[in-house]
Amino acid sequence: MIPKNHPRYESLMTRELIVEGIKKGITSTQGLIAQGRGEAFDYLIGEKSTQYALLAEKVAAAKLLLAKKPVISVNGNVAALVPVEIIKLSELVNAPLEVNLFHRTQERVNKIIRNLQTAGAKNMFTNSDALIPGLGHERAKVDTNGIFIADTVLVPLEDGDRCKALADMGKTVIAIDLNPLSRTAQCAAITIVDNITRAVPNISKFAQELRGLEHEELQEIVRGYNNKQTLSLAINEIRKNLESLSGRF
Ligand code: PTJ
Repeated sequence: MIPKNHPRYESLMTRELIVEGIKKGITSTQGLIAQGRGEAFDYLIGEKSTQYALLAEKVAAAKLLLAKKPVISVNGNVAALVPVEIIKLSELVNAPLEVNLFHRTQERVNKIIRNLQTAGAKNMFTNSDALIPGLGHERAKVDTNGIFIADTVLVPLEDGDRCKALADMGKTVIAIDLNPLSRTAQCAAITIVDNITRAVPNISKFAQELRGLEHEELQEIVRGYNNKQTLSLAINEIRKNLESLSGRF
């Protein structure tokens, strides 16, 4: 049991969610490694939603609201860390959920679908009857009516290959990835460099605020956005934090 006054309480509790996910059979063991990498970047970023992350989250909300066929991709880490929050976002922006796994087993796909449905998910694509062209691994398997024909896909904690393949299909890819140097971060149209535990509630908050806006007003928010600048600001933030830390000694 982790005491509430532990200085690393939140971070340790997030870790526990991944461990729980593995015990339930919804998260892959590799999910632990991914979480560790994420934690390291979160530490360097300052474990907060920075201004540039908040901007990317607002633009992501606008883009999801503008999309004709948005879909939110869910993997084992997402299902363990933010099941309720991702369902809320899915409802707010009318983007069904679709389970898509890198270390895919049908058993794990089914367990994640059941878990999300038990948590209240109603709008899901559950087939895997189409293949993303040019991908040699299991993440190519998608639903014909879901990710395959989606115009906008939110991909939290993604691998770079599929992000590129989705972009090559002409889709707008929105990534959530704490590592601004990852291939996913570099290839997405909108990269949210933030912890998924903060990013998903933030996108929902913006979606709630923006829902009443006209199409043109939403487009205006998306138009001025520059993803290269977001990545450069994220890398700069890490540099600044490291400089200020090194100055302490
Ligand atoms: O459930 P599966 O089989 O689909 O597998 C999911 C994982 C995440 C294990 C799989 O996609 C994988 O191996 O991903 P990678 O290649 O390790 O990439 C994960 C990325 O997500 C890394 O760049 C991490 O920095 C980042 N990341 C990890 N935890 C978080 C995160 N980003 C935001 N929030 C986090 N909590």
